[in-house]
Amino acid sequence: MSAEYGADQIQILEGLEAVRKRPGMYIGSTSARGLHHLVYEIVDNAIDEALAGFCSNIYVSVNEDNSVTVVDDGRGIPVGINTKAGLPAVEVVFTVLHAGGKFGGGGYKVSGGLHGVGASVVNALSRWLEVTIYKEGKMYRQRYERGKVMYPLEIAGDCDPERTGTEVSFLPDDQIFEETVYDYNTLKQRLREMAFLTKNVRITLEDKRPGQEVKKVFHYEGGIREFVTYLNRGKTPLYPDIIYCEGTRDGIYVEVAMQHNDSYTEGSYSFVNNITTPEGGTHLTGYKNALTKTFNDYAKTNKLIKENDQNLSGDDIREGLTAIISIKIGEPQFEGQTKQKLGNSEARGAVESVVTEQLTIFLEQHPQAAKIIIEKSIVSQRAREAARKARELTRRKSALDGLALPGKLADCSDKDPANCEIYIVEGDSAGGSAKTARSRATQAILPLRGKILNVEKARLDKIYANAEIKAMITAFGTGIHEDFDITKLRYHKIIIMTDADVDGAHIATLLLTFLYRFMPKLIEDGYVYLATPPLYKLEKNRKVWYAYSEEQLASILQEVGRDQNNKIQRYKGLGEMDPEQLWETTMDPERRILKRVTMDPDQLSEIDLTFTTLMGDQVEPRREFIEENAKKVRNLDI
Ligand code: TTJ
Repeated sequence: MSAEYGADQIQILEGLEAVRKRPGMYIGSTSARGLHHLVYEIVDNAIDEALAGFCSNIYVSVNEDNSVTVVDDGRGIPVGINTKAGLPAVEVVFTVLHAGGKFGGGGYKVSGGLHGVGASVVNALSRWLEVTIYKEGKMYRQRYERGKVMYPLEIAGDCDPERTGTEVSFLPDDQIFEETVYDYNTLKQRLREMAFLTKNVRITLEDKRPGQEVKKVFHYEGGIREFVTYLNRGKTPLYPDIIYCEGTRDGIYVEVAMQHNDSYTEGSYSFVNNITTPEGGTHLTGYKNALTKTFNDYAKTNKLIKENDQNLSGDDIREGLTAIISIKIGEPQFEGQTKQKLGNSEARGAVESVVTEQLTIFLEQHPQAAKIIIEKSIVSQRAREAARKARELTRRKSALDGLALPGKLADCSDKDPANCEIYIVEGDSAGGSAKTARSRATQAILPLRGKILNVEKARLDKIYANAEIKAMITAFGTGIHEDFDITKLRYHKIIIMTDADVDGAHIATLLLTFLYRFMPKLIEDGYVYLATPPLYKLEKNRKVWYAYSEEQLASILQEVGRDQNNKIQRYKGLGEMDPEQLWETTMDPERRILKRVTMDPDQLSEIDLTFTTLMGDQVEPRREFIEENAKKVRNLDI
């Protein structure tokens, strides 16, 4: 018996060695993103048990040593011998690749992590992992180290006979991961999303690390309806109801929730088996088709638009719409470069059918909301038409004038975009210094006057008419909207340079909001940076130091000694530096600090919410947000 056990072991270990050799193949990366995916992968198993109807509580803790514990109150992973492997099913789950969910039968596995790779991958990449199963009054336990079984599944003691469930603790292996410290906020956002997507499951997250102890419970009876309310919380809804459609077609479970707000941007997030599909796919197409057709039919039947009028476009109807589209499907097929796009053709029809049927009923029962939406869509249609004409005009003009770069732009002479940078500078005076200071060959300067337009609060026609925005679009060379072409980008670094104070931070946020809404690919592909001007200049005995933070100033003072020969200057704005100083501190590629702006693809709806909260018109959520994040930004301005 024990010899057989050992023989099985050898084969199994080969499988997990492959995971340790090429971890990226299984979890995408060994950076912070991969580290966090370990948690999602384990939690997904408990979510599956909740979806099957057997689990209502999931507890997640980050422990003092950065290990993570996940506990559920499901049926518990089976401990009986799996006949095919000749091992307890739980051991198979943790030691055989792709074994997750296939054991025990009943119900299909629907949720999934980055690639739905399963618990064995987490085990392979953990310094240690321990599983405890509570069932029939017993505690079953097994421990693994770097994927290797430490002892056969044992009965570790008795438990309350009423108690059932699974508990898994693991410590990510620092031989594998570049980063091993968990970020509470990252976990919080994804677990909140999981709770929205799985109504009735209660997810608790506790951080037990000394000095940052915190506990939070996510439990949403309304599911994705509450998700929409949450995403709209910084905005003004146009009607009180959340439109909700739910149904099953061809074995595909479809759920859609939506509500319009008075903004001009669309926020649609689609999920397949609880995994986000940022690139959409067939389910999103089905949803969009249903929306466009149902609203146009309703508008015509109820004479809100005339029979001969142009149809409302999907974009018009979805202006200011927040929506969650979530489907559960047995065998999802993901396509595209990043495997984030659903390919199953049957999903299109399923979503289209459920949404058409239930949206039609909603509109008939809520004529007032219907009227508001259609009126907003008609205004959007007119603005879109005006914007199209304005764009046509600039396009024709630029065709006539050659490139027609903006007058304020001091362009660089190098024509290879890979070598070129553009500094977007707040204010004419700083712009002037930057033009003097720059390295002409590779650095272009675009000065912007005053506060730039808040695109969260403006409609398309107004945005395209804005001089500063037009200047950026033409300088970048990429075009915008359906014309956007990243290969035409004229600079591979777009650097936002603003004063190191609250106003400067505000202007930087306005610029980022514009880029995020209209040219997100620039951020996704890593072309956008923030310049970091110094906060202090210290002079002593004709020597000069610059400090970019309070901490740095303190350490410089420590080094040079505190005495009355020190001349400390606090920089309030870029304008206080002469061109030479600006070059030395902020623009010289050898000495400057650039911060690259990044987007975590796992947190898209949260990023969106951040912009809405910061730039939208509701005061209370913004105040809360700033208070919550005050710790992180306290060095912004002192
Ligand atoms: C499978 O079908 C028979 C009854 O038990 C089902 C099962 O595996 N349930 C289950 C697995 N509940 N919870 C898990 C689980 C929980 C965690 C935290 C981690 C893992 C790998 C599985």
